This record gives sequence, structure tokens and C-alpha cells, in this order.
Amino acid sequence: MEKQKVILDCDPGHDDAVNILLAGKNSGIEVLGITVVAGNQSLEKTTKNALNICQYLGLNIPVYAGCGQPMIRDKQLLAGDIHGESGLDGPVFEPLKRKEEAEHGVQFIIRALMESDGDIILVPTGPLTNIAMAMRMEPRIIPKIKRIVLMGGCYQLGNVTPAAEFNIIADADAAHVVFTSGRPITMVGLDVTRKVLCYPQVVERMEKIGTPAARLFVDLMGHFNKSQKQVFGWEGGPLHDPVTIASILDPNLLVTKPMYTEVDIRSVQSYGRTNCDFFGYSHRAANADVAVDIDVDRFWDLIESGIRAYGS
Ligand SMILES: [Ca+2]
Repeated sequence: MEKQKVILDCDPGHDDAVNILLAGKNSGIEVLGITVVAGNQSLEKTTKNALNICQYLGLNIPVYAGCGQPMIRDKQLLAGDIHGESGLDGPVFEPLKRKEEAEHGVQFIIRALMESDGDIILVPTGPLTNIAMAMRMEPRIIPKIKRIVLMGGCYQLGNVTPAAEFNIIADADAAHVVFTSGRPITMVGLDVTRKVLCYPQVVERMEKIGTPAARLFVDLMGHFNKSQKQVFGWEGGPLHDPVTIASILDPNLLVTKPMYTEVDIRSVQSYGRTNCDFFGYSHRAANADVAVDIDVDRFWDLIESGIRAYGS
């Protein structure tokens, strides 16, 4: 099978870290670069986290720091309640030797797409600032994007407000730019990621693999599950971001439904909501394939084989 070329645009973040792990040594995926954005923590911290994950896993993937602030709003929303002070509390890493590339993340996205044959999938798992900035700086990249598989939004309940999900509300203007870009979008929202809860038996299953990659997973999930329980009362946290790469690896993983989806960038109460026209009331052409269901067993099998790909 030909490898699918991807750019991971992320804000690590525990679930972003597992997404990097899942993509990093997969025979079906080629990661061209990791671009980092502020989100779960400040840009400085999320960039350091991305580098730490790559160094720990021995992944030679270039890491580019992108935007540290939303496109228009002046205050960056962070998620320290879930991801801790560092943005990746839990694992203890060796001193960091790796450095980010000199090129800005947005410039890298533009360059990679302009030099491509239109075969790159963008996989954003943080606020969409880098992707939207790239689209505005160089609109010629837009037709070159093969598709966008993003974690964000929900057609049911949000996780920051009843209406909105974190990645979208953190930069709703950027999300608006992306959802109106005209490129094919798969929206992996909370509606499906809340079905892949990382219960203790999942953690035990991965721990038995007994390798450094498995250790990283266990250390990440130890903190993540603790904070998810404090904030939401769940025994296992939803492993949001890896559903993106898992769905690229297995096109049958998700059930999706085409929906016209509009990001609310106007209201107060529902700001940042992805309004998904589930029933097609608007008669407007769908701009997103919205994930509505997931094969949960298959997902954990993909995570297990992703960990096993790192060997002993
Ligand atoms: Ca994320």
C-alpha cells in the first residue's frame, strides 16, 4: 500500500502525543512534518512537548513552531486543567537535545503543499490557526490539499461550553476559514471521540506490551485519566486526537454523514459551535463529512499495533 502523506498540526497535549506515536512508525503513513500551535498550552510548551515525544520515540520528523495566538482574538484559551502545567504532565523525559526547525510552521505548510502533487492530507488536532493562516497567506495551497481530517467540533454537546468544543472555540475564526475553504473535510468531533474512552483495562492491555512506547502511553494516560475524572467524572478519558490518524489507516473505522457545517463566530452563548445541519434543513451543499459513529474495538487494535510498531 502506498503511504499516505500527512502533516500533523497539533498542540501536544496527551492525545496529540498518542496521535504522533500512532502515525510515527506506521507503514501506511508518512509524516512530512509536525507543525505546532498553541492550544492545550502555550506555543513554547506545546513545541517542547512535540520535540520530547519525537526524541523519546526516536522519530526523525521535523518539528515546526507555528502560531502562538489566535488569528483575531487576543487571548489564547488553554487547557491546563486537562493537560497540566507543562501541557504534557505525567511522563518524565530525558534532557531535550532536539530543536525545532528555523522555518515557521505556517511557511512549512505552504511550502510542502506548493511543492506537492496534491497528495498531502492535513491532520489538525489543535486550534486551526496554522492551517487558516496558511490558507490566507497563500490561497494557491487550497486546491493542493488532498483532504483535511481534523479533530474538532461536535454536532451534539461541547466540552468547553454546552455548544462548543475546545479546538474550535480556541480559534473559531480560523475554523471558519477552514470550513469555508471548499476542500474535503472529515470532522472527527466529540460525538465519536467520546466513545473511545481509555478505561483502566485499555491502559493495562497496552502496559503488557512492555516496551518504551507502551510505557509512554501508560504514563500519558495516567495523568490524562486522572484529570478527566476530576473535570468530567469519567473513569477513562476520551482519546480524541488519534481517531484522526486511525481513520486514515482504516477507512472503515468511522461512519460519517455529509453535513453543511457552519462555525458560529457571531453569538455569545454558542460562540465556537460547529452547527452541523444533520437533517439537511438548509438545503445547502455539505462541506464536511461528520463522524457519527466509530468501531471502538478496531480503534484500540490500531492503537495496540501502533505501539507494537516501535519494537522492543
Ligand atoms: Ca490536541
